[in-house]
Amino acid sequence: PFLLNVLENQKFLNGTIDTTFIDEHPQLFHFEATQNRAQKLLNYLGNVLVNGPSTPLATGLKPAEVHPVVPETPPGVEPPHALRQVLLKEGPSGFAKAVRAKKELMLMDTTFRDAHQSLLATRVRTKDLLKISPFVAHNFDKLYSLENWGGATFDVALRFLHECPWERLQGMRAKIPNIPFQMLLRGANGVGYTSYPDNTVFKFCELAVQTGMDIFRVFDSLNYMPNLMLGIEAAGKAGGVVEAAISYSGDISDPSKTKYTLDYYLSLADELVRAGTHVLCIKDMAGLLKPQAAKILITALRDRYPDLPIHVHTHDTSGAGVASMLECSRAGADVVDVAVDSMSGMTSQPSMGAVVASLMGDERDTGFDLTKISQYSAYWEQTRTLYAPFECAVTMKSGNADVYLNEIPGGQYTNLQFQAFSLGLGDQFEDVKKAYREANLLLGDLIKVTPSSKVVGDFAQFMVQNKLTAAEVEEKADDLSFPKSVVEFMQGYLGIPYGGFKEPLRSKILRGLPKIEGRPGATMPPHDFDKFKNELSNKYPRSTDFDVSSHSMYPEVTEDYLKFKEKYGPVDKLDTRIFLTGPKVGEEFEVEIEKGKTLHIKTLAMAEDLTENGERELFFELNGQLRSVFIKDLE
Ligand code: 3PY
Ligand code: ZN
Repeated sequence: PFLLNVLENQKFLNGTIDTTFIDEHPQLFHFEATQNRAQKLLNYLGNVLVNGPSTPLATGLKPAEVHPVVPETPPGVEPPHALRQVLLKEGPSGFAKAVRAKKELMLMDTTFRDAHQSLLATRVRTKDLLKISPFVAHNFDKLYSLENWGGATFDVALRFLHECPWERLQGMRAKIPNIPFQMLLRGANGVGYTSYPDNTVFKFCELAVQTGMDIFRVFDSLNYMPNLMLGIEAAGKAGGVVEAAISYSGDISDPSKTKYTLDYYLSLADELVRAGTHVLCIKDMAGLLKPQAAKILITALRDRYPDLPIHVHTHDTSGAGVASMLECSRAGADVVDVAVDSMSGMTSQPSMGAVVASLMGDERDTGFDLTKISQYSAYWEQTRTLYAPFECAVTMKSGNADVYLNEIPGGQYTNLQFQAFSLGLGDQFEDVKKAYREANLLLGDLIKVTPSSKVVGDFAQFMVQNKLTAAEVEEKADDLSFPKSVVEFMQGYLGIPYGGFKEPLRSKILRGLPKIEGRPGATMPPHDFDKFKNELSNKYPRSTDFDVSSHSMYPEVTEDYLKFKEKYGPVDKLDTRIFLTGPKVGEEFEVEIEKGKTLHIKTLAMAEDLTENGERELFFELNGQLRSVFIKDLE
């Protein structure tokens, strides 16, 4: 009403009113203080209590009521120098040289990214990562890198956790200045599931380096070189360490498998080396690299590139992960991926403690301290229980060597299992796995990793739902309505698979739809960053350059995130249990919304009756004062 009155005042409109008071008191217009974050958070809590979790829970389990113990770090002491200082001083090539010169087996810790992507549906929140970050900086300075960003974390942070992935990166960097950070970049697919205009990926990498990213593991879901090149160029131009990855499929130790042979991998490696990669990565996303195959592959690569660091990634789905990584170490790999013990195993990475202990006294002894690992592991063991609603161990009790038959990547394996169980069809998972294998063969035996793995997964579910055998699919392909991802794959949206598209299936599925020739991103008009920046800041005055970048790959998800934040405030500051399922009635807790600004909240009561508008009133105590919120009951 105040604003309206002013705007109707003729003197004001003529500019003849004396407004010097306003000019001299700009603080009157600092609305920051009136964002009313506290009230927004109460609305959030009220809404969770009345209408249930803001992010759908995957299982019936509730977050545990624990406050994980954070092991102490010496106050006021800087963490020791580590490889990041070498990188900052010597640049990516100097960094690669320093890595190659090390005698010990180096480790990348995936706990902050792939481990929880594979075990907890990527749901680990920034708050829990930041709590343990100082301990990591002080005690894990021997790490080659900490994998803490990219892959699915970007999408999930925005979509389900309602937090900004960029702020996560910034926060981790502030607390871990010494250890190189590593991210997973899906080549031309950035951190998304499809192709983007080239400038999107370039800008993304630039901002990532500015925000603290160091090493980019670049892969393409079909090992399609033009897509890989785009990612390599974008990461390199931004000043990052380029770790180009060969996605591993099949089994080179099995002579009957003739598509993805040692020669195939070696010639791909040649291309990546020619493209100037600083480090070469073998990305075994499904955990198919058995010890014997690891020995063959790494020995051959070591001989071929004596000066190039080799980094191996695997998943422990079958249970053979530690054995394979030890074999890689013997064959001369420089770095292997592990996750801290309590976040390792099954579809995650092999155990850090197991690899470290196995190499004690060996010429490649990692030099890690088992006591520190066990403290780190204890933190994660407790923290993991906060994420019980997303726990893969509800359905997955052990490793399973059937992964050698179905070749499902780690993260997807758990996803598909969840989906089957959530439909109440535990048995169906067996059918889906079988169909996955058949779908893969129907498509011509693809490299399967995000997003090509989604194509195969969708195809498999389609077969199971429609009770189709592979032969029936081939026979009836002309008339079936295939999942969108399968159709788009056949159109060429992800690039061209090794060996080409399978015919006649492709033509039968496409039925005349247009095909993309070559690299999909090459023909897309550039993303207009200025235009969208304007649009976003008009709609959401508090949006940032981070949001503009997120929006370039996830337009709707980013807008939803911004709307959510406008409505509910800084929900990322809530403890995980409270964020997921809300506080209990009578519970008192604190929320530090910014440094030195802490809210004390107590949940008092919830009205039994609805108001005439179908709203429920909830009572809180906020910093000692009674507050109430009205929440529309959606049930
Ligand atoms: C991802 O793309 O998120 C992966 O982890 C692929 O392995
Ligand atoms: Zn992985």
